[in-house]
Amino acid sequence: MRGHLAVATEAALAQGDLRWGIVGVSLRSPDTRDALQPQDGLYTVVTRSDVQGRSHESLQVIGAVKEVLVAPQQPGKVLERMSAPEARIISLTITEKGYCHDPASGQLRLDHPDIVHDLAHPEAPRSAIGYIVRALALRRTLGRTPLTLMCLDNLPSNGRVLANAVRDLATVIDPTLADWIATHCSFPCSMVDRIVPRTTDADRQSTSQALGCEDAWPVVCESFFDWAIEDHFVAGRPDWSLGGARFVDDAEPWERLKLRMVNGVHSSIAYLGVLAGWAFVDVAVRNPALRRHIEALMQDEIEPTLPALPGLDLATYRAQLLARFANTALHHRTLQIAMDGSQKLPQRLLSTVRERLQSGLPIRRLAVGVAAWLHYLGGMDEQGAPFAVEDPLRQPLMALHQAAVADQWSDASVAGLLGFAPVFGDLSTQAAFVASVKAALHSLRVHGVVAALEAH
Ligand code: CS2
Repeated sequence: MRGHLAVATEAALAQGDLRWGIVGVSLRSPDTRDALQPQDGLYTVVTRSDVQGRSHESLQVIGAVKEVLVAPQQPGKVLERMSAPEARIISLTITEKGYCHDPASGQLRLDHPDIVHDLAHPEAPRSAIGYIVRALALRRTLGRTPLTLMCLDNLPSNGRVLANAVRDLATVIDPTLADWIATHCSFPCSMVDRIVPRTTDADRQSTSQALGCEDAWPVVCESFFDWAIEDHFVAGRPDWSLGGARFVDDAEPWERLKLRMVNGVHSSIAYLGVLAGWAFVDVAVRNPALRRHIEALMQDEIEPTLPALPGLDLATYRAQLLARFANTALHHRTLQIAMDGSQKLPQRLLSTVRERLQSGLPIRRLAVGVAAWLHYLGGMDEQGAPFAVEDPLRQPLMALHQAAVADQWSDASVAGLLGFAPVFGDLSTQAAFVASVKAALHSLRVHGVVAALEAH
């Protein structure tokens, strides 16, 4: 949020529209609040690019964040802000797993521990969806205006995923509330694209030095920024076009482009990179075999599945994306992108796989990314160095991986992994999928990343 929404909002404020401001809510950790509160919510956005091998940095102090709350510590205040008459938009940047949904189907999991909790205690929620349903119930009871719920996460038809999750939870709690929400609130879909690596202590130090005063939590990102959003706002909005947003009739094709090209390739680089010991994306894409692989992945397997879009030239988009990944000033960790693969793979790689299989097309390079993820679940790179597998479904997934190792990667044990329905749905019933992933997995395990990619 601080790397994109707040920057676009700042642009509207800078043009004199001072009606807007952001209340940030952390659902778990107090860290951002603790860092920002002493500095009045101000923080720096540092954009870093490399222009012909020389890194270039620019700093902007953002004032759009007026307050940061920590939900577990101040639940009443969070609900008060969400149900206040002044609130116009509730936006979400909570990562894929924050929606408590089944990644393969996109449906809210009523058996998710946080949702089970919120169903038992709707007035004291824990999940983002639970907070929204409670706040909307309060708005209806208090006679407050409906508002817009804006999902900014990397999910396909992200507004619809949010709308369905809110509807499903509200329906169980109070079906008349679900009807009120469906009739009065809006859920625009959007595509947000900006690479924002996790801030490090070195970033804090260098930013504070450049500013001449301390910033406890700057945001470091690339200069590239694209935001396509449907203009369905029932209670108004800032003019974000002043800060790089594009209002579109239908965001879905832009989401598909971005999820498949940027995120699908990013995740492929991440798993291959973690296994090969390439800690950063730019280091990985400097390897000639990896670079050839991702170029061919985009050109041969992903791009033919993409819709034609006005003003979009795929060759230019691809070249620009490769340059973004090669940015040596960003230091984007492959391990960071690798996390939560179970929540990411369906929309990043598997939907492309499905579409190609339906047309009988090969998926050799897409299968390499899927196989690299499965191999990554072992938690050890090719040099034998262990790393942490971070994923909400890590327990069942790592157990399946261990079973495959114990069974020397027998057909049955690989089938066990590919039969993991929350990620793969029914894909394991498709022989071409199983055969391609199995071949790629064998090659990665036996020959290693570089040799496997060279063999392609
Ligand atoms: C990345 C994304 O961490 C990840 O999973 O693939 O955060 C990516 O950097 C952004 O979506 C780029 O817009």
